[in-house]
Amino acid sequence: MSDLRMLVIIPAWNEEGSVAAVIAELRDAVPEADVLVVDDGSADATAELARAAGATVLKLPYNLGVGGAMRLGYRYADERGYDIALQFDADGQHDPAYIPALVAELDRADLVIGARFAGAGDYTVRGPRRWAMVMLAGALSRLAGTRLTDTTSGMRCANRTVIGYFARNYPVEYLGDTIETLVHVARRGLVVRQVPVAMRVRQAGTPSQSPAKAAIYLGRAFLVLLLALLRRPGT
Ligand SMILES: Nc1nc2c(ncn2[C@@H]2O[C@H](COP(=O)(O)OP(=O)(O)O)[C@@H](O)[C@H]2O)c(=O)[nH]1
Ligand SMILES: [Mg+2]
Repeated sequence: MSDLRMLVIIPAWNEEGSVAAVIAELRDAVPEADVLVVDDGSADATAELARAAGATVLKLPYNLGVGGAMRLGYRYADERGYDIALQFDADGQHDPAYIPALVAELDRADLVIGARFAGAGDYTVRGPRRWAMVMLAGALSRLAGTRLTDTTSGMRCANRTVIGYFARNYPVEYLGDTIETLVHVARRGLVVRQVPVAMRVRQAGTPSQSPAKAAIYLGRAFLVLLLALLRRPGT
């Protein structure tokens, strides 16, 4: 890709069924990148399997949620001087074939989102979760000054500026890791852009979003957005 150093950060919670295959695929697709798995108090063999597959593993003693795990990942990236940090799911839903496109877009942006519903693939979500996503995308597009269709995507790529910022200010609250991070970045005048990606179905394990959780997604997501807008940006 270039001589920039890239760290792939994988937040993982009980993903023993898929994490090794995901790492193998990543090493194949982006051999120049280092892979960091942040194991978030998993009760299964996620950490051992990830290490055996060649990743560096940081193990949190108990479950902090995606936000807490990602903050640790960005701090690691910042301290080790990585130029690019790419967040990637442990469940096999993300396709590493899109990584070069995300990285290339960093020429024009500080944070690049791999977006579903943007042309590639046929991933769909229905019901309240879908409406929430559409409305949030509208609000955040206005804030960021660019069209964003998938503000909750966990496939993202950050440059050094954003790595440094996230190492100090990553929101760890529920849903903060997705929506609030975008508000922070946009309000600091940093550039957010998206690249269309297709997503696959989860390869094993269980999703953290149950139908019950999805039902309250709408209200909470808007509350998160409102609070993020009221909050003073970090430094
Ligand atoms: N560190 C950490 N990772 C989590 C947690 N919950 C989910 N993940 C990871 O976040 C990624 C996306 O989770 P998933 O449940 O598939 O979310 P979905 O794809 O939006 O339904 C996967 O790599 C999960 O292992 C958590 O509590 N802590
Ligand atoms: Mg998933």
